[in-house]
Amino acid sequence: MGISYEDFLDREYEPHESDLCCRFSIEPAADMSWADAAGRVASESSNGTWAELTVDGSITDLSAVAYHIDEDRGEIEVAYPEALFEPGSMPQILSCIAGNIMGMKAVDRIRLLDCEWPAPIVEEFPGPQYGSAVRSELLDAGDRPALATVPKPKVGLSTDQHAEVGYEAWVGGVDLLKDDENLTDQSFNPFEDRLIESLARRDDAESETGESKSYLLNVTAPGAEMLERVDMAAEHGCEFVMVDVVTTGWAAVQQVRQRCEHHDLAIHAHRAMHAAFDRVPSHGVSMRVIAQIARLCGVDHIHTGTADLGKLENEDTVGINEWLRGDCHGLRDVLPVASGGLHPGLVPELLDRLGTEIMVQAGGGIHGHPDGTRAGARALRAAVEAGVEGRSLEAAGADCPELATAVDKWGTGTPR
Ligand code: RUB
Ligand code: CA
Repeated sequence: MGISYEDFLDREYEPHESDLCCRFSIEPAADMSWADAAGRVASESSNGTWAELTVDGSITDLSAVAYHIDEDRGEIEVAYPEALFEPGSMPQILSCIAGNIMGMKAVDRIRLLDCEWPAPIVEEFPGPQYGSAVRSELLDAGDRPALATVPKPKVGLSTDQHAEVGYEAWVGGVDLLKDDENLTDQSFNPFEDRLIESLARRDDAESETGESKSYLLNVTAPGAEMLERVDMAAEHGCEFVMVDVVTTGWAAVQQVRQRCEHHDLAIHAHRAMHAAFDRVPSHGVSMRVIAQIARLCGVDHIHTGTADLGKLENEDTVGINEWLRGDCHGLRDVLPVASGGLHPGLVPELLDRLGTEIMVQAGGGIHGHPDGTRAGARALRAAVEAGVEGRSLEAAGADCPELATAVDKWGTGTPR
């Protein structure tokens, strides 16, 4: 039979329950109709090409179908049959739905906005081991937001300095010390030394405070080395690893997830480089889809922004967080991390916008406190507890002078 672009367009088509349905925004090229562009998106992302093909037997079982075109919104919807996909391979799925089409001349711009993941595809992925339950299963945060801090400067502290900053922050009230995205295994702060020293100070902080504390240890590295770092984290008694999921790639995230299952380790997903895919609103892959991919692959936390309160551009933090908490064929939820330019004065508004089922991370907003890291951590903890109890910052500041100092210094505005 002969197949060409038109065969990938069917506005009457009703997606099957097992189809993966994707919503794209597109800008057809000047010489392309919407129908022509939509057919090409479905074709190139499934099993078509530019030339008309003649094949023995039917291959349309594996063809995607562009079944909806909304020119006013500038969007199309495409359904992909489940059989097109290798079970449990995120790289293979993305090579279809976010592959060649991203550079196709038939469209000037194309953005993958959202996916409806069907049960048969989701069931091939593990999802998170803990999700938001890390707050009570691995930490003592209960129902309040979990608190994390990244030492600043983000690289350059020696191992001793790093561990000492961690200790001060833990004792001041944060639950988690967090490596920054570009701190891995450099000569000024080698991975294994940092792991050992930080956990030793963590143990000190735990016995002083009587609270469970832990460490989001950045294991990001090329392939096998990353798995060795995961093993080391477990051997030394760390409960979490952190992975730069976008720079490291989804195949590696899937591998780490397998290894973490074996060790019962939770995964903190840092999203550095996501903006290369999602910052230009008309092109790329939305943060919503990146978060969906991360949940399927099985991370327990992922950065989703600060609902516009911090130092970085954000896209629909509220909607993404809702998706991460909502049902996805029985997968565990993911705890969203609000981070990037946060400080105590922003906490009431942050909790208003995002609720309390989040992790709040502050680096500069703790270590930049005029009285140092411990005071900064106390201030953040007090602000978060006040927010959960519905008390004002002023009232909480009266009981916590460190909080009053932080609010004096930074006010309640967004830094740049
Ligand atoms: C936080 C920081 C993190 C950002 C990343 O430091 O640098 O890497 O959270 O951004 P600080 P996002 O608290 O000093 O701003 O969380 O949006 O991915
Ligand atoms: Ca950072």
